[in-house]
Order: sequence, then C-alpha cells, then structure tokens
Amino acid sequence: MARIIRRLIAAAMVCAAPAMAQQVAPPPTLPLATVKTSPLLVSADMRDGLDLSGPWHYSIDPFRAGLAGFHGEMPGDSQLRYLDLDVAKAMKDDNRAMYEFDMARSPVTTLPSSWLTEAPDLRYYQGLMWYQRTFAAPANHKGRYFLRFGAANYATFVYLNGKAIGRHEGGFTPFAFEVTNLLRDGDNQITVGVDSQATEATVPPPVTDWENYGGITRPVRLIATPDTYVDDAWVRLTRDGKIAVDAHLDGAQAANHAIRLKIAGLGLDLAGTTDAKGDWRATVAAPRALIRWSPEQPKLYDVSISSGDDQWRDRIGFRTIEVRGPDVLLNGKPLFLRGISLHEEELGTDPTRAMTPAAARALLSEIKDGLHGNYVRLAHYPHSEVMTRLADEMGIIVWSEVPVYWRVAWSNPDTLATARNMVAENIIRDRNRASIAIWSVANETPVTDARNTFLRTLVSDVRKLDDTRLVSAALLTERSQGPDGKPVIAMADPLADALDVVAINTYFGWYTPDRLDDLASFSFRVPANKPLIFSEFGADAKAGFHDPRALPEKFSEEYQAEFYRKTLGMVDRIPTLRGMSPWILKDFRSPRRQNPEFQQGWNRKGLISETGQRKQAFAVLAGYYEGKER
Ligand code: GCB
Repeated sequence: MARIIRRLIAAAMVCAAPAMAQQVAPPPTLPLATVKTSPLLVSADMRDGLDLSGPWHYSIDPFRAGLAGFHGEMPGDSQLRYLDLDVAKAMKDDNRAMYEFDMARSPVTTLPSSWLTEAPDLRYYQGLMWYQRTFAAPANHKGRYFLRFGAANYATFVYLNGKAIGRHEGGFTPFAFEVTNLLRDGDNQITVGVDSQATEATVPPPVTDWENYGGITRPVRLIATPDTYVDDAWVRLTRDGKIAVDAHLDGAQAANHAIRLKIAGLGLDLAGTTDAKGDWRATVAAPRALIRWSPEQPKLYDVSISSGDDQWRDRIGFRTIEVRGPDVLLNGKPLFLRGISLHEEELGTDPTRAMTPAAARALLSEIKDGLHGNYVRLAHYPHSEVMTRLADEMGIIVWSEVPVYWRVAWSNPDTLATARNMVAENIIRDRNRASIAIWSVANETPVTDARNTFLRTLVSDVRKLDDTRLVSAALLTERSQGPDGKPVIAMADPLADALDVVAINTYFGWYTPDRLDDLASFSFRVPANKPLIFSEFGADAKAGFHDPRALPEKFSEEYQAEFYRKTLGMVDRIPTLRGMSPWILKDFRSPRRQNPEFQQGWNRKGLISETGQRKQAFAVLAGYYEGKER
C-alpha cells in the first residue's frame, strides 16, 4: 500500500520540487504547479518539534513582485522578500543598494491565523502575503529536519536562509520540506509567501459559499527525526478481523531493516523486516481483548512502530465500517448517522480559522452532548488534524471531503492533478483516524461527461489509498411532478454507481417557494440498495429574531424550526435513509450573504449563532436525534 500511495502521488505531481540549494524562479502567476513529494511525515503532530507558532512579520504583495519581475522574469533583489540580509543596514552600508521591502521591520501578526482578521484593510485582501520570522536551530542538531506546515491557504512558497525549498498548492492539507542541509547553527530565517487568490483552475474555484481565509492557518513546526525514520504508517482493523500494518522507512538504512509494531494495551508485539524499498506490510489476528472503537466507547490504543533509532507513535482506534444493501454497519451493526455539517471556523464574532483544541471541543461538544449526535460532516475541505483527532477521542464519526465544489475546471489536467493530490494528502494524513468513515470526493457538481470522468478518477484513487472506508459525494437531485401533481425528487446522477453511500443536498422551502406544509407530499426516487444520507438541508435564521405568526417569515427562528420539523418528517419516510448532516451547526462567514438586516456577511443556517447561542431549531433536531438514539 505504501508503494501505491507514492505512485499515486507521483502521478499527481506535475513538477519536481525546486533544487534545495539553488534559487529557482517561481512561476509568475497562478495556477501553480502542484508539488507534493516525500516526506509524508504521517502523524507528524505526535513527533517532537519546534513549534513556530507565534509572532511573524508580514507584508502584502498585491502585484506578486516578490515572485516575478514586471516582464515575468525572476525578480531583482529589490523585491526578493526572502533575501537573507538586514535590509536597512545594507542600504546604509552601500548607497547603491535599494530594497522595496524590509520584512524584519514590517508589522507583526500571530500565526497560525488568517490575515483577513489582522487589520480592517486586509478584510477583503485576496492575493500574495509574505511572512517571515527567525528561529534558533536546536543546539548540536543531528539527524534530519523538516519544516512541516499543517496548512496554508492556498499556494505556498517556502524559503529558508535565502534559499527556495519548495512550493505547495492546496489550502487544507499538510506538507513538509526537508531542510537538514540548510539549517545553520544559531538564527535561521524562514520566509513564506502565501497566495490566497483562487482562479478557474484552483480547487476550490473562486465562487464558493464560505470565507476564503488566506494565510498560514495551521501550525508550522520544525520536526526532527533520526537519519532513517518511519515516514508513513497505517495501522488498522480489516473487515476480516485482522490488525494490518503498512509502514515505510525513509533514509539510508530503510531497506531490509528490522521494524516492530507494538500495541501495549493489547499485548501485541509484531516484528518484521522492510523490503528493498523500505516497505513493511504485516497482518495479525486481532487480539481477543480488543475493544472496538465506537461513538459509545471511543477506545484508542497507544501504537508504536520502532525501527533503528526512530519510534513512530500514534493513538489509534480499531473498528470496521462497511455497507450491506442500504445499511451502514459499524463493527457489523447497523448504524444511523445522527449528524450535522461544520465549517472550519471557531466560535466568536471574528473567527480567523485557527482551530485550537479548545475551539474544536466547543463545537464537537454541541454535537455530541447538545444534539445527541454521533456524526459530523467536516465540510467542504479537510479540516485541521486537531478536529479529526478530537473526533477520535470523543467518539464522533466523520465524513471528510475535498473542496471539489460547484463549478470546477473538469477538463483541465492541472486541476485534476491538484484534486488528486488533495485526496492523497488528506487520506494519507488521516487513515489512522477511526472516526473517519466516509471520504467524499465532491459537493453539488453539475453532471457532465468531463465531470463524471474527473470524479470517477478521484473515487478510484480513494479506493486505492484506502479500501477500509466508504466513498461518497454530495449530489444534486432532479425535480419533476408525479401523475398526482406532487413533487418527485430523483437522484439521477450517474456517479451514484461508483459510490458506497449516496448523499443529497436539498433546500425545499428555503430556496424554493414551496410551503413547508407541502413537504409531506414529496416523494424520493433514490437507489434502493444503497444507504442514503441527507448531506445537507437547512434554512437561515438570525438568532433572536422571532416571528410569532402562524406563517413566520424567513430568517426567523420560528421559520427555521418549522423547516426542520417538516424536512425531518419528509426525509424520515425514505426507506433507505441512514443518516443526515443538516446545514449547519454554526453560522459562518460568507461574503455572498449580504442581507443587511439578517446576514451581514454571515450564512445564518447555523443551529447556533456565531457566538454559540442556540436557535429554536437546535432543540427540534436534538429531539429527533434523541428519538433515534433509543
Ligand atoms: C449548499 C452548499 C453549501 C452552502 C449551502 C447554502 O448547497 O453545499 O456550501 O453553504 O448550500 O447555505 O446555501
């Protein structure tokens, strides 16, 4: 499997990382070539490292002058933000010198965060931002060092001590660059350019329904490993009851090397030897004592893989997830997914998409304890690993997706390469998370041949990367009239054949003029032999806005509550319904929502407001889930 992953990534790669020691002219404009190479550094968040969170200088570069000169050539020194020198001193010392930046004297922000919330004049800035800080290399450093980014949105250019070390495209998945040979004793200077500008070729494209938080939104860490280390590891329970391990060593001693898996809580100790490529694959019958992970008992085990001087660590839950006809089976037992959707945005009046453990817990607790939920749709892109780890710990099943959203450039091979890379980076990061049950490849994408080919490629990649989970996509429906004049909603999407779980988004009575009372007369034509999930339905309400009339107006809490009552009544009659993730837990920022009375730049479909105030509909869904729980 480890080999398949590397081959997949290589296929998705459209250019090689810039050579470490030479300055390489970056492409002047987006879209950027996708760069994803080894290292994978799976479970990097469990490794020791130097956290570079905290103060960084920042400087905007709306014309991308730091990336290209005025004719598209390599920029001159006067614009190279990553130069390793004291700009003010250099100009004082030599009156021929001239620099149009001075990162060390530029304003300071705190990372991780988005620049949108740093200053009022950055609120709508989409483009290139430069960040810089210095850090002290660990004393007597030995072994290997990697700069690992949890995520930076969207395209990232990284330089260390004046040298380009790599680029990455994609705003929601991790990436790392080896810097062993560039690290120096004492102070090191790191400069990062982050370009948030979406184009027709990016994933997602420019038109979405959420805030495009530009910046370094997840931690950057300098991670230390021995010369040969466990770069990739996947430990799981297979559907036939075995514990399987795939591991890959990287380094001079990777081939034919002793390696050992230990799960102390199970008394499991499995020794083996890597092959010529540094891969090790083994399976063993699951010990009798194994407690299977579930929402009711989210048991996690300390797992380690050691080889030579390295010890890879993770905390892993073991469970199986599969479908049988229209049923979803967790550990062989049918399950109803009592869920809600969630954007990666913390509670508060001015979120910046910095998902701390406390921020994640506040949101997931509303689902688990408040709504009686067991499931979350992490929309519309891979969320922070803080969130997926907490879902493991709290016992919340996860739908994880990539931002293949609405109108993507289906025929553009670069766009497909980018999407494939995102799928791979997301799955490789999170394959050890028991909570993740479903990988979704798209949301509300219009059916065309080009789109079908694109999405089928992603589905096939998912299956090659992970054969232990379910594949889905949030699809659109078609509406017609039955012979009795009543609405018939059909899922006619040819992609359904390729999916394990079919999922649909509907908004009858919100975006359509239907009376809520009429929802009871809707009927659905969906595949009879597959589980159906309502991946979305919802209505806006401004918390605290009430309309006591019999037919309350839209945006009132009463309308939203009634929308939930009537929609739940409608969907509950569908025989293959096995779960739902209504839209959405919390009001979230969206520039397309500008009703001045009710929205003010927020999508108000939350069951709680941005500050956590529960709306009436919250209790409606909680009551429905409580009934399903029994
Ligand atoms: C949808 C989209 C979601 C939007 C939501 C809405 O269908 O999938 O991203 O935010 O509707 O509020 O309209």
